[in-house]
Amino acid sequence: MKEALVKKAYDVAQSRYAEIGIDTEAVLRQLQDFHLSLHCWQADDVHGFEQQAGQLSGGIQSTGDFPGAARNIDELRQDILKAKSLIPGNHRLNLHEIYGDFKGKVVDRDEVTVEYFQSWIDWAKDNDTLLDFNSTSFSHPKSGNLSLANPDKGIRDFWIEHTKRCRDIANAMGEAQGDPCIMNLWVHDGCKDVSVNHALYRHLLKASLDEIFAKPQPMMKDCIEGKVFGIGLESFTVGSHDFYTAYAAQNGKIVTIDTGHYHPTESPADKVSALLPFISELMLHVSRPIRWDSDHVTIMDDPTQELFSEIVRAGALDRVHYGLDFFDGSINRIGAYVIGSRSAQKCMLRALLEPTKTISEKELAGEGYKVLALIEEQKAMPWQAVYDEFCRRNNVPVGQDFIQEIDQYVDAVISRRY
Ligand code: RNT
Ligand code: ZN
Repeated sequence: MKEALVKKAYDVAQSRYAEIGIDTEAVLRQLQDFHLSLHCWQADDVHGFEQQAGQLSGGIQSTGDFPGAARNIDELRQDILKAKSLIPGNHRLNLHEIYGDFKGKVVDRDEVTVEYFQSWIDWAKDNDTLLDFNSTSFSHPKSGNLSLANPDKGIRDFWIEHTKRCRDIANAMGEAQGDPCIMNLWVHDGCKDVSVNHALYRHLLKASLDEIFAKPQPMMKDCIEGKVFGIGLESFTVGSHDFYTAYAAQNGKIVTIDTGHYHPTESPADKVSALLPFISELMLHVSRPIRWDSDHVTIMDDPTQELFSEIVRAGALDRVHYGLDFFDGSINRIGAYVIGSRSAQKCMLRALLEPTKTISEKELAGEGYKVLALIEEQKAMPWQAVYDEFCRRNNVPVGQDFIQEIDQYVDAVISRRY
């Protein structure tokens, strides 16, 4: 892409935005300070590195078997760095517990310690990357339908122990990096069919959480993620959105909004302003549901745009953590990272470029058609030239030029895996 052309287009865009009171230089600074948390699990279809790894379970599924998935920790790190080199800005990395550096040892989930994440901590430091973390309740012989809400005390205690250890690990990561590690807790617990014990399961989940969160961990932050249903657990989810919202409000925890975890006509974006008066911070799992929680790669669709716009309009940029959570195994996985991340960034950019104050004034003055008109006009403003300039300044490929870099990486690296 011709550099001069990018600059020229940016100059025009800068003037166009100045006309409506938007300073694109200030917006570019905000976008530079906008950090996604890249989920490690797109690189290998949520497989992880446990010696004893089995099938992906827990109501989630990665479909497709596109060749070249990362098979070990070195390949995964290499892929993440490649993806990061094609995404402007600097972004965090979100690890699941099953991605520990187990060095050929069988380490059960109730035995894990920070020792198995030391090489990640070192790698992150060397690569100027901050880490986030997740406990892993799925893909294990004790996963079953119920983990933290299991009436069997032995199984429940196993998962409580796992999750406590994960908080220790997250806290150690936070200490090492001098920035709190965001730890997400999602458990798949639910029922395939009708059940009369909903209250029991929720009581048990609440008690398990109370026990898990009892220990103060100053350098990590807890997020809790609900959902509507998982595959094979269609009738009931113990950790529903309501359950975790109430728990988080009462206990000062962060709510995770996974964009694939609501009824198809329910708006995740609408939850931002509804939760923020009661919940101090939010975590996002930006994904793309197609008919259900199918975890397709994020694109610039209306729900994603609306989500980021609602955060900016609420003045809550610094109260949100921006995790991604898609895992498409049917396409090139570096491509998936780059497309999903850049699309999320573009949605954030468009949100930042909105002349919200002007539109708000019209709305409050009762000038409804002008609100509609201005919002519609924003869609055709030259935001793309601002994004191209952002890429140029960050020394990453502008526009579709990242495609050829991925092709080269496939030839040089990925094709050797098959
Ligand atoms: C599952 C949840 C959860 C997982 C990851 C792998 O429906 O979205 O966040 O996708 O933890
Ligand atoms: Zn999620």
